[in-house]
Amino acid sequence: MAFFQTPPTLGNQFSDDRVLRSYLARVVPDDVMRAVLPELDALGALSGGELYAMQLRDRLRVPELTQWDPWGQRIDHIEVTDLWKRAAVIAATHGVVGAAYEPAHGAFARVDQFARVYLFHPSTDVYSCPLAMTDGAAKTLLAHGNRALIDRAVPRLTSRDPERAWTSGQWMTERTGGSDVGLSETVARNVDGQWRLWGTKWFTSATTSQMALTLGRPEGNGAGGRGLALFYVETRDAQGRMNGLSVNRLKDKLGTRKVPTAELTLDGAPATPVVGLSDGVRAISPMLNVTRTWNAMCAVSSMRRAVALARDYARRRVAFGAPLAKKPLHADTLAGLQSEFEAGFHLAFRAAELLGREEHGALEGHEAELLRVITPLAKLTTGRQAVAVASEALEAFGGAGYVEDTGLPTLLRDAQVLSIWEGTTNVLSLDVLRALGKGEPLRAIAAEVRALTAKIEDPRLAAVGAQCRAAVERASAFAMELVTRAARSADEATGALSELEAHARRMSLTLGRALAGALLVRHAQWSLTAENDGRARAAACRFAQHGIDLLGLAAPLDESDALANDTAL
Ligand code: MFK
Repeated sequence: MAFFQTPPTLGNQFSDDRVLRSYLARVVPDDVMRAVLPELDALGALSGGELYAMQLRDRLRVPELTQWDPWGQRIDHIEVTDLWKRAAVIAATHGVVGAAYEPAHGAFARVDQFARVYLFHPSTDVYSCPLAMTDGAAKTLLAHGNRALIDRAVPRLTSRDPERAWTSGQWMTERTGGSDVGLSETVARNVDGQWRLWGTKWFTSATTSQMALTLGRPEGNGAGGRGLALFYVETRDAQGRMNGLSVNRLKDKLGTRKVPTAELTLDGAPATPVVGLSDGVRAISPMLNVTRTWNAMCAVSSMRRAVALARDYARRRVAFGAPLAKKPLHADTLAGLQSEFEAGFHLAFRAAELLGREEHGALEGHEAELLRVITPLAKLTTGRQAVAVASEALEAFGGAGYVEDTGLPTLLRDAQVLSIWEGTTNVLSLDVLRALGKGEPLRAIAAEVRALTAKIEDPRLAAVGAQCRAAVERASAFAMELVTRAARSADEATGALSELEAHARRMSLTLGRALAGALLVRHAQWSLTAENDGRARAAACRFAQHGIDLLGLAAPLDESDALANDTAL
C-alpha cells in the first residue's frame, strides 16, 4: 500500500501544556486556580480543536475591503474572515481582555488573563492584535481618569457580551515614522468647539475596531512627541458611516495576513483629547506597555505551538528506521527549541505578574523599577526568540514545513512581525536605555536575579544561576562605566553615550536572557522539589548553553571599534 504521512495534530492545549500548568501550580493560589481552571480548560479545548481546524480550513481567506456600495456611497467595509468573527465571540465570552479588569482574583487577574491570551493566540490568526490594543486602550483611558471617556468606552472594551464588546485601534504610525512617532504630521484643529483630525495613518492594525487612540498635533504646538496630543476617535457615526475618515487600502504583508491592516486618511475626524493637549507620546505609553506585554505573551505562545506541532510530528514521522523523536540529533534540536520557549515563557509571565501587582497596588521592593524595564526586555527578547524558533521548527518538518497548505509556513510569517510592530528590537533596546535612566532599574534587575538564584539547591541549576548573575553584573558594570564617563565632561559624553547606544541591543538581550534564565532556574528548582520533575531543569541547562551574556565584551572595549566599520556614515 502507498505511504501517506499522518499530519501533526493537537490535543487540549491547556491539559497538554506541562509548562503552563506547572507555572500556575506554583504561582496561583488554590482558590483562584479552582475558579479559573474550567475557563482555561475550555480555551485549551477550543484552541487545539475547533479553532485550529478552522484555521487550517480558512488558510487562504484574507480580509476584503469594499470601498463603495453599488450606488456610489463610500462605505469602506472590511469583511474579516470567519475565524476572526468566531474569535471575536470567543474572546469576549472567555474574557480574554475582560478577565484583567474583573476584581475577583485581585493581583492574579493579569496572570489569569494572560494565561487565556496564551491559549487563545496561536489558533486565532492573530485576532490577539485587536485584543491587545483593546486592553491597551482600556488601561490608558483608566490611567488618565477622563471620566466621560472611561464611562463611554471601558465597559465596552472589557465586556464579556459579544454584542456589546468593542475593540480599539492604536493609530500611531505615519509615513514619516513608525519608530520616530514625534515626526507625526496629523494636525488637530478645534472647529466650533469640536476637535477634528486631518492626516494620514500609514499602518493601522485591525481597522474594523469601533474606536482608536491616536496622536495629532494641535495647531500651534511645537515639534516632536511633546507637541502631539492623545486623542480618542470613534470610527463610525450613529448611522454607521465612517466618521471623517476613509480606508485607502489594505496592506499586502508577509504575515498576519488575516489582520486587516489599513492606510487611513483622516479628513476632519471628530476626536476627543484624552488628557491635555500635549505630551501625546508620554500619554500613550500605558498602551504601548500593555501591547508590548501582549506581544511577549503571544511570542511565547507561538513558540509553544511550533514546538508542540514539531514534537507531535516527531512521534509520527519515521526516518532511517525509527520515529524522529527517537533520533538523538532531532531530539536534541527539539530540546533546544523547548528550552528557549520555557525561558521566554517565565519572562513573559513575570511581566504579567508585575502588571497585575501594579494594578492592585501590590508591588514591593524593587518591583516598580523592574516592571518598567521588564516590559521592553520581555518584548524584545521573546520577539527574537519567536522568529528563530519558528524558523527552526519549520526545518523539523523537512520539506513539509516549506509547503503552504500544511499551514506550517504561517508560523514563521506570523512570528516575524513580533520583533517589528510595537517597536523593533533596536527601538525597544533604546527604550531599555530610557528605562534604565540613572541606574535604579539595573539595580532592580540585579536584585531580582540574585533573589531568584540565591537558594538553589540543585548544583546544575546553581551553576546556571551563577551564569545569569555574572551576565547581569557585567552588563551593569559596562553601562555604569559609560554613564560615569558621560557625566564627567561634555567631551566624553558624546563618545560614551554613542558607545552605550551601539551596545544597547546586545546589552538588552543579555539582561533579557539573564532574567529569563534566572526565572527558569527558580521554577526548575521548585519543580524538582514539589513535582519531582527534572524537565524544567533540563530546559534551564540547555538555555544557558545557548548563551546568556551576549554583550561580547571578551575583547577590550574600544569605542572606535564599536562604531567604525563599513556601514558607518
Ligand atoms: C500579538 C500581539 C499584538 C500586539 C499588538 C499589535 C498592534 C500593532 C500596532 C502597532 O504596531 S502601533 C505602533 C507601535 N509603535 C511603536 O511602538 C513606536 C515605537 N517607537 C518608540 O517606542 C519610541 O521610543 C517613541 C515613539 C516612544 C519615542 O518617542 P519620543 O517622543 O522621542 O519619546 P521621548 O521624548 O523619549 O519620551 C516622551 C515621554 O514618553 C517621556 O516621558 P517624559 O515626558 O515624562 O520625559 C518618556 O519617558 C515617555 N515614554 C516613552 N516610552 C515610554 C515612556 N514611558 C513609559 N513607557 C514607555 N515605553
